[in-house]
Order: sequence, then structure tokens, then C-alpha cells
Amino acid sequence: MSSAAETSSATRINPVVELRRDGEIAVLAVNSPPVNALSAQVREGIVEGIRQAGTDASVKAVVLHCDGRTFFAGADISEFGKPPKQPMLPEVVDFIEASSKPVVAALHGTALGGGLETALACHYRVAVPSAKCGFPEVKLGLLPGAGGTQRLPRLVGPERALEMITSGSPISAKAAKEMGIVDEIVDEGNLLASAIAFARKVVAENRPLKKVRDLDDKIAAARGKPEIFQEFRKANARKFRGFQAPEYNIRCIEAAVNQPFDEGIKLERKLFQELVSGEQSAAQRHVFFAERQVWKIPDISDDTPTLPVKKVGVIGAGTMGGGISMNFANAGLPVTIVEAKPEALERGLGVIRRNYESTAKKGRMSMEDVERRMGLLTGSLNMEDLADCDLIIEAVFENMAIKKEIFSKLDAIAKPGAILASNTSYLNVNEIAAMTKRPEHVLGMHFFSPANVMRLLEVVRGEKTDKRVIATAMQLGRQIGKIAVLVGVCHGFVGNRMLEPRQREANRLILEGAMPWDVDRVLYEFGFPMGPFAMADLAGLDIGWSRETSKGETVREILCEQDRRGQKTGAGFYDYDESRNAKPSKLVEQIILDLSAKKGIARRTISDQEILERCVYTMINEGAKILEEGIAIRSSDIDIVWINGYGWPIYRGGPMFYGEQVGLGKVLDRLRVYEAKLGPEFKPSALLERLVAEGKGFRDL
Ligand code: 3H9
Repeated sequence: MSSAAETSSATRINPVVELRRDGEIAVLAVNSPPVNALSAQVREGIVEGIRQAGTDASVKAVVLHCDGRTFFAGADISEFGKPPKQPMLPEVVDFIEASSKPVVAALHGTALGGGLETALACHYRVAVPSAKCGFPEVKLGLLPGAGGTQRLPRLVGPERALEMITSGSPISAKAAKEMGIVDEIVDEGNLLASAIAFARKVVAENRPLKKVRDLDDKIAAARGKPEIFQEFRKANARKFRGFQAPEYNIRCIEAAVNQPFDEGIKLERKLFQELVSGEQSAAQRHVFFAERQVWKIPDISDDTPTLPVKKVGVIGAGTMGGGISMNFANAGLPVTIVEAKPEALERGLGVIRRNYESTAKKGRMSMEDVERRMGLLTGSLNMEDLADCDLIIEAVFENMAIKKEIFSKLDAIAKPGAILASNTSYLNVNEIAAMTKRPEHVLGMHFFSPANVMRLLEVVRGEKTDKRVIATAMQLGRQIGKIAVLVGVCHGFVGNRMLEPRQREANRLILEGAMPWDVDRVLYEFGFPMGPFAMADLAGLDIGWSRETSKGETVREILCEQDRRGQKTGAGFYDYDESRNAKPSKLVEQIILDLSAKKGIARRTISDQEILERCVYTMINEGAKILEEGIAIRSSDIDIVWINGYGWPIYRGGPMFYGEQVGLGKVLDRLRVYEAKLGPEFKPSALLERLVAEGKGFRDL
């Protein structure tokens, strides 16, 4: 607060809103930690404050200011889906805009969603340089529902509004000033005083009450030009696939251009209501809170001391080791990468360099950055060079014997207190830890390929892992931009363990009557980026396969024997053309028919519904077992794993959320039907049975 406003009188409107005075300027000050979300109490306070300022003849203008770390970060997301509380935000913003005295918004932190809509309803906006503003609603499956879709295009034109609103990405204060969203950028440390000075200027110069709703110049040129919107839809079709909100946002912006303000607002309200009460937004809001929950570990408090990690070692310069190393170099940490053979080391470092250079070519990094990051990477052929590392991550071939050998060597080399992590994706971390004299310093850090791109990190807690070691791994995950999920030891942890039933069912379905492209289509239409067979072709069918041990008992084995090893050989489950477009293969169809016959399986027509249920409900069932065994802390953590590591569609909220949306009772019934028909693989977990019997959900656990 500026000293001027502090020393003047103040009227408390309610616990979170205060009306302060600085001469003829009223300061409507909001303080509702942590992010000044526009809760019912805040909305009420704003209306009352504007009303009081309006009736007080000595007030000439109002500054709307938030205490704490940010201007309003949006509507209070936790209120959605509950009975509405008056006044609603659209009425609040209309009330501000209709004020007979100028209202100036003072922006700092993140003016997001309803926060930015509130600012756009003010007559002027000032911001500090570090402020950001944006409309993230689309990420919650929503649209700006308090006039944002109608006001923003009038300020910045439809093209920029389309970009900002459908991407959900915030922009800087500087960009906002250039676009005309912000009227003036003010000194960083002096927001309130500058906003008051700005308001005085508005009063002194008798400036008009600028209402964004009345602007027309930026939208006039696009009126009657549906092609602008059609082209935008086409250009983004892939990105928007499956999501409902982007299209609704576009329709509102189109209405802003072509219809009077009040008509546009009507459409905005109608579509907002539809979205906010729909399944997709419920799922996306669940993900928002799940992403924040994931860091909270019941038995490890936030103030658990972490161990300093200043230098990292990585064993293995292959695809995983290289990607893992890049994460740390990107965060400015020096990394020593150890390989067994000079050629492998050279190849690994070469791949990393090419990755960085290709990012630089796309303009997303400078060449100096490439050199700086490469400069942080040191290759070595000697494990002894890891002696001064604070964290060492083993990323070698998935083989227990090799991993055990490495850990017993590492134990002798690593300095006391160093953390030893395995990037294993399946193996028992306790067994690995037992090879050392410091099992409390051993854990799993399971990255996902490509490790420099994928956001997920499974942090695997061994039975002896020290709490400080876990806290350190979680915090490092955050530092390198990952979403870290703490999981327990079991075969495949959370992600890969749940992949197994899906894979098993996909393989069974093609022998019982479906074709790989049927299974893939159903899962693609569900929202996955690709189905399991297209995925297998991409990864390579020969991972873990060898001619010597191949028995020709599965479709995959037969395909490998015929040198159809996936995209890299131009053929796998599908045929591929030169541009790697997949086409169903007659030959594969025949291989499958022959194998079904050989195994004595009578093929039948399999419905899309059966494909979906068998692939997805078995995952939910496995997830329930994971919860039952305490491998995951909460069901929403499982959702986060699948969304960030395996392409589960965000608008379906993750497998566990989806199970609840479908109804756990229905999932249980269908599992029982399949169990009776197809066997014990479908046996429902005891937890699922219990929850259904008690009428509860995973979230009640
Ligand atoms: C909207 O505005 C709709 C309107 O158009 C129409 C209405 C009619 N509500 O992220 P953090 C909580 S839709 C409720 O860790 P950071 C969050 O859960 C909204 N709670 O901090 C967390 O709680 P906890 C459009 C919220 O510094 C705590 O605050 N706006 C909200 O890393 C700290 O959050 C958005 O989508 C909220 N709006 O990041 C913005 N926001 O401590 C959403 C946060 O118990 N928010 N919380 O776990 C964000 O993007 C980030 O929180 C922000 C701060 C960038 C602001």
C-alpha cells in the first residue's frame, strides 16, 4: 500500500474488501489470499464498494487494486458445479462498467480469466511491467463468461482475441500495452500510487468513461467474413480435436464481430452455462486441482528439509539418459554423463546437440543457449567421475542384474549423502536399493520418453527411502518443469502397470474378432493421440524381441519374424507409405485370421463399446488395485500419471475420474459380465466392490 492511501480513512466492506481514501480518489482494495479469486464475498464487496464510491460526492474516481501477490486470478473455480451465489460475475462487471465515476484497474501478478474481465469492464487499466494477463478458461473447458469474449475482440481485434482466448496463454504487460489492453505501464514497485496518480489525471483532464463495449473500430473490418473463423478452425483442428470449449469460444468471438454487444453477451452466457455444467469442464477442473494436489504428501510435510543438489550424474547416454541429462542442463545444473563405450558416449552427446540445435533453428532457443547447455554436460567413460555428484540417475538397459551391479559399484563411488536413483520403468526399487549400504538414499525416478519433453516423472518410494530424499526428488521435479507423482514399488508402478491390462485386452480383441485398426480407431475417438497398435508400430515391435527366442505365438512375434517391425521398417501392424501414413494391411489381417484359427478361437463381431470397455474399464480396475495397495496416494494422482505420461485426454479427466463419471456401479457391472464370459482377468478389485456397495467414489477415500 502507498503511504498516502494507508494514512487516509478506510471503510471495511467485508472481511476481504475495503474502501480506502486518498483525497478525491477511492481505492477499492481486495485482499483474498492466495490469488484473490473472485469468490462470492469478493464480488459482493466490489459491488458494494463501487456503490458507496458512486454515492459519495467527494469521490471523483475509483482505483480497483488487489493486495497480495496478484490482481484477481479469475473466478473462484471451486464454486463451479455448486449452487450459484449472488451477485454473479457478469452482473458485477456490468455494474463496474456502468459506474458514473471512472474506475481504474491496477494490475499486478496474473490478471486471469474473470480477473481480466473485471479489468476490461473498468474504464482504464494500468499495469506493472511484470504483470501478465490472459484468458485461461479454455484450459478449464470453459470460455470467459463475464463479457471477455465480447470485450477482448473489441479492444484487440478478432484475430488476436482468437489466439489469446483459444490458447489460454497469458501475455506480458508490454504486449498488453501494445495491443491496447493496458493504457499505461507504471513503475514496478509503485503500482498503487501510480494508479492513484493516473486516476487523478483522468479526473483533471475530464477524460471520458471509456467503455470497451462501445468500441467498434477493431472488429468492423472482420464483420461478415466467416472465412476468418473457418480458417482459424481449420488451422487448429488437430490441436482442438475432441475438445468442446475451443469451438464455443470461437462462436462467441464470431458473435462479438457480427452482433450487437448485448446479443453477443447472451450467446456467451448460454454457451458458458452449457460448458460449466458439462462433463468436459468438470474433468478439466478436476485436473486443475489434481495437478496441485499431487505435490502434497500426507506423511512428508512441506517444510521437510531437502538435500542440496548442485551436480547431477547420469549413467547411460542412450535415449533416456540423454533426455534426462537435458532436463538438468536446461535448469542450469551441470551433468556428468557416463557411458561404457566411447562410440556410445559420442553418439549420445551428438543426439543431445542435434536436439538443442533443432530447437534453436525453430527460434525457440539462441545458439548461445545451445552452447551454454552443452557446456554443462561432461561425458565420461569412468563411473569414478561421479564421485562428486549429489544425485546420480541410472538410465541403462532394463535388466535387474545389470542394475544391481551398477548400484553396488555406485555405492562405493558416490559421496556420502548422495542420492542414487534408478530410471527403471518396472523393476523392484527395494531390490536395487538393497545392493547398497544406503537404501535410505535410493529411490526411483522414472522419466518418460522423450524425457526432455514429457512432463511426467514418477518418483518411486522404496520401503527405506528417507523422507528428505523424497522431498528432494519432488522439488527437483518441479525445478526441471515436471509434474512429479509419488508412487510405491510394484511391477510397472502406476503408469506401466495400468498399461498392461489395456495391452492385454487389445491383443485378445484382435484374436477374438476385431482388427488392430478397429481397436486403434475406438481409442483414438475416445481421445488418445493414437491407439495401442499404431503406438507399437511407432515405438518398434522388436523392443524386447529376438529371433532366437521368438515362438511365433503372438501377432507381434509373427510380424517381427517377417521383418515387419513397425514404422522404421515401413510395415508393422499397418503398412506405411513414404510419408509414414498408416494403411490397414491385408497381410496382417490374414496373419491375424490364421492365428485365431490356429488357436481355435471362433471369431465374432466385436462392438466399439466392447473394445472401449475392455481396454478402459480394466485400467480403472487396475487403478483401484493400485489404490487398495497404497501404491498411489490418491486417485487423482493416477489421473495425473495417465494424462501426462500416456496421452489420456484431459477432457476425460484421467481414468479414475472417468470411471466415476461413467459410474463405478456401471464399471463394476461390466467387469462382472466380462469376468463371467472371458475369465478372471476381469475380476473386480475388492476396493471397487466396496465403494459401489457403500455408494462412494474414489475421491471419498
Ligand atoms: C473464470 O475466471 C471464469 C470466468 O470467465 C467466468 C465466470 C462467470 N479459483 O496455482 P497455485 C488456488 S475461470 C480457486 O499453486 P501459483 C489453487 O488451487 C478461472 N482457487 O499458485 C491453490 O490452492 P492450494 C480463470 C484457485 O502461484 C492456490 O490457489 N482463472 C484459483 O503457482 C495457489 O495456486 C484461472 O484459470 C481459482 N481461480 O499460480 C487461473 N487459482 O494452495 C487459475 C488458484 O490449496 N490459477 N487457486 O493448492 C492459476 O493459473 C494459478 O493458480 C496462478 C498462480 C497463475 C494464478
